[in-house]
Amino acid sequence: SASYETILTETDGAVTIITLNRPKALNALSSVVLEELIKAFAAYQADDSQLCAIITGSGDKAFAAGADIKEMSDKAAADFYLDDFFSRWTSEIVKTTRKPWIAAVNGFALGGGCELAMMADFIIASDNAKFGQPEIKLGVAPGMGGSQRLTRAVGKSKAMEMCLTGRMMGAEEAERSNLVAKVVPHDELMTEAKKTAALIASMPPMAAIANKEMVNSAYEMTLEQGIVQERRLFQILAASEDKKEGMAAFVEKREGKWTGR
Ligand code: CO8
Repeated sequence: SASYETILTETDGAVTIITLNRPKALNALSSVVLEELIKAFAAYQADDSQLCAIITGSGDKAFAAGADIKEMSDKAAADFYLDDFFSRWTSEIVKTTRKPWIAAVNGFALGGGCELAMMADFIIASDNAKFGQPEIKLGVAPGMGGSQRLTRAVGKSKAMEMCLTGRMMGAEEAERSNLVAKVVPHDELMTEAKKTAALIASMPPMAAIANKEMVNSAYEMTLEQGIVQERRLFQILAASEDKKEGMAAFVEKREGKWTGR
């Protein structure tokens, strides 16, 4: 696997694992991290042998404690505006990664860290995970999609309260509030994330992409548009080799063998 300065990448069968690796800075998201994540996700997307990815943080303390405050502290408003500082964070990874990816949150997911986790298709959290958008305490606000994705995930009341107070939300509350799909004991986080990723990777790959696209459409489209999009994608899948194989395998009571086409 490629060598990076701030992240680690490895593969386990058809599962790519990307680990934020600045544990001493609680995996703070610097611009070097961004460039490396963009490359790592593009490599995952381009590799036909890889069918699900996991992003996690190194160390026991943090997934990522936010954008790198030390890097941002000297920046002027004009720098943020003219460089459109967060725009690649908010769009590039999400848009290039059509295949599924999971965030395995192993501790603090604050500010940009919470926002990065919410960019994933879903979140599996360790029972010590803590989510928050504490930017208000720095005199700013979420800048990588948090005000939008948190609100869509947990609803206005809780999102507003989180953003206005900057408080952290623990794993149990995050599960109850639909921010995360599942909470597991800390020691079992990666085992569970890999098991889930391997299960997704065992599915017909084109159907996985289409299922992801459909669910995301519920965020972006009206109900009527989303239902039309769902039907069209279903119709495309119905013409696939893997649909033929999947239905034949069911009828013949055997496992399907996917071509991905
Ligand atoms: N950026 C850079 N370094 C960080 C960050 C960060 N976001 N978070 C932690 N670190 C560093 C600390 O500076 C410290 O480094 P050092 O050892 O060199 O002093 C090291 O990580 C360990 O952290 P702590 O000693 O603080 O660990 P604690 O266990 O005492 O506290 C906390 C853990 C509560 C997570 C604490 O570190 C914290 O509050 N971190 C910042 C959380 C935060 O505010 N995140 C939001 C950042 S802003 C953002 O993501 C969106 C953009 C907003 C624009 C802001 C413009 C100024």
